[in-house]
Amino acid sequence: MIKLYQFAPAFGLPNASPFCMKLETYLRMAGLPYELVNSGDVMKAPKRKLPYIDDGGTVVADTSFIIEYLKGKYGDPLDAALSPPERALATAFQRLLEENLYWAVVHTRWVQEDGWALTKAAFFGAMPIPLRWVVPSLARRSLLSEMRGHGMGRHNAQEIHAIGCRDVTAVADFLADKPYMLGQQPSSLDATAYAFMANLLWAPVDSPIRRHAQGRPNLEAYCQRMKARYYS
Ligand SMILES: N[C@@H](CCC(=O)N[C@@H](CS)C(=O)NCC(=O)O)C(=O)O
Repeated sequence: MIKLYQFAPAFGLPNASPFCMKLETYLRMAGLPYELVNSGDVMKAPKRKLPYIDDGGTVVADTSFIIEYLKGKYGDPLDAALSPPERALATAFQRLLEENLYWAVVHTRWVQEDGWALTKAAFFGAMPIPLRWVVPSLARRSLLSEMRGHGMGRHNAQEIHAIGCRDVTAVADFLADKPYMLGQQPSSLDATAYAFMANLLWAPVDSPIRRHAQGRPNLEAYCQRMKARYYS
């Protein structure tokens, strides 16, 4: 049985980490049985980030490498029939969501004071004292430094919101009235798109980016469709 090491669920989502939610969604979409290990222990993770999997002793980190590994070992029911242009689009949208929008959303959760209050309570509230006194501010400082390293952290809040809204517009416009990102059939891109859009729409962190997503009803309908199909 595949063991999926991830953070404990928060914000009423399968996971408040869009990467952990992406991988669980992929496993469900591909029909692969798995066991959740809500360790939240990044220090034991091979790349010090979650999620990672242990598949009968084979440990793989990073959702993209994990999905490639799973496709190689168990087959590729979701993406096998995609054309080269569809694969190119899937790669481009995956990068938009994971490498760009992600950092704008990190800003709303870890920098914005009202977002940080919610994040701190949800992610660290169950931690025993004295860890609860020290770990949140250390984690926040580390995230801020990563944001600066990425480049997103060098922009002001207004600029970050504009960047995030532009990404959301791209996803909403491309999805349009299709049931899934690439058309009538779900692909692994939907694991990513659903995880990131649900984390934006359904986590209780208000921001101009979230309000922008709420103004595009096809995104909410898409998330509800994915939830009904894979999490009911
Ligand atoms: N490229 C990685 C990204 C994973 C990632 O960024 N995970 C975050 C949570 S959303 C994490 O573990 N952060 C912990 C840290 O940076 O210390 C993947 O696709 O799995």
